[in-house]
Amino acid sequence: MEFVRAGSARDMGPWGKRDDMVVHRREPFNAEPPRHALARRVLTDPESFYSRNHGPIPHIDARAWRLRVDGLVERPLTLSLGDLRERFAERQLLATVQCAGNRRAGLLDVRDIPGEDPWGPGATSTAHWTGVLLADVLAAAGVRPGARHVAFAAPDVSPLADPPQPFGGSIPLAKAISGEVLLAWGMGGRPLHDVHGAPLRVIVPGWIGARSVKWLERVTAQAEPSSNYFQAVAYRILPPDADPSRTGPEAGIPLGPVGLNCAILAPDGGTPLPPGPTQIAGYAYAGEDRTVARLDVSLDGGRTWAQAQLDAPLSPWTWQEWRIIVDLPAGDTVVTARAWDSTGVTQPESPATLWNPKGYANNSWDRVRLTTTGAQ
Ligand SMILES: Nc1nc2c(c(=O)[nH]1)N[C@H]1C(S)=C(S)[C@@H](COP(=O)(O)O)O[C@H]1N2
Ligand SMILES: [Mo]
Repeated sequence: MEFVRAGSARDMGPWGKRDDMVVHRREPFNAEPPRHALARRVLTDPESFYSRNHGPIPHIDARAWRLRVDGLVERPLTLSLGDLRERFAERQLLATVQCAGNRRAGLLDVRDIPGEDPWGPGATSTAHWTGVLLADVLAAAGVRPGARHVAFAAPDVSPLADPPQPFGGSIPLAKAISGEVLLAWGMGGRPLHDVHGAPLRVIVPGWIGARSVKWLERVTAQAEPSSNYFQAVAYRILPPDADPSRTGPEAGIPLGPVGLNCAILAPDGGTPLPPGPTQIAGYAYAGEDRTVARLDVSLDGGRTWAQAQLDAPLSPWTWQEWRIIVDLPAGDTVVTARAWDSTGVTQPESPATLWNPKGYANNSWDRVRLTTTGAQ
């Protein structure tokens, strides 16, 4: 296995991404599309799909690659890509992937979060994934009694982990065998790009992106959650006064299912607009087994709200588009959006109420400041 360096001639861009990606870091590569690139479409094209990496991007020789399935199983397996295609039924999954750090920028406005990138609302994207069900592969291996979790291991060593270690994580067995989790080799009808986990990655729909482990090498049935840094230490909600460099494994609340969230994608506030009727559009996403039931927009900071037109999800695992025409007054206007989900829950008003030391799961009301042409 070799590692692909940012800026190498192998790939344009260097990761095949659009020129106007917001690049938070080049090494490891972390980038999100601008708001307008996600607006008014359910599917995100591969050039616009965000990418979140904790270490160098591996370039894996797909012919030499093998997936190991081991741990508490009757029959440990070693599978090539060909084996996966031949032995298991091919499945399609239309799913949104969302990073737990999506919209962290709003938390950084409250208080600094050293070492963590200021993601906007673009650390989430949606694609058609092609592969096989994790449930089918686990059934072939025969999960033994006593297994409660399924751990995923990858080869990319993260210098950000303490100590540095390959990326990994786990999900509960119940989710793993639910028939919802895919081992994917295709994205948007094409083979997975290196940056998205070629030759094979996990897609855990409705759960934080960190569980959708890329460059998957090993699937292990086990009694306990993964002890990998990114499961046991990072991707946890710590109390506001905790020092993340001092908290040990198992502190805080481990993140799993994604919380209700929404974002305003267009207009993005970048250019002045004529006053008058203006379409506001965005996404809302409820994660796991919920859907978005209502989307409210306010022009007066949340005193009064109007209901946006909200699309049904295209699959149980996708974000939902919404839009509304508002009468934009002359001058500056802060547009606010909040979603309600199918359990009747809505989003918190302020990022200050949910600030946490690693900056995860900001699902406070989204706000965009619009200004009109000719404003004083
Ligand atoms: N091996 C590996 N898998 C990984 C990561 C990683 O750094 N290494 N990042 C995770 C995180 S935090 C997210 S949000 C998603 C991002 O997937 P994407 O880069 O395809 O958008 O991949 C997850 N899988
Ligand atoms: Mo993430």
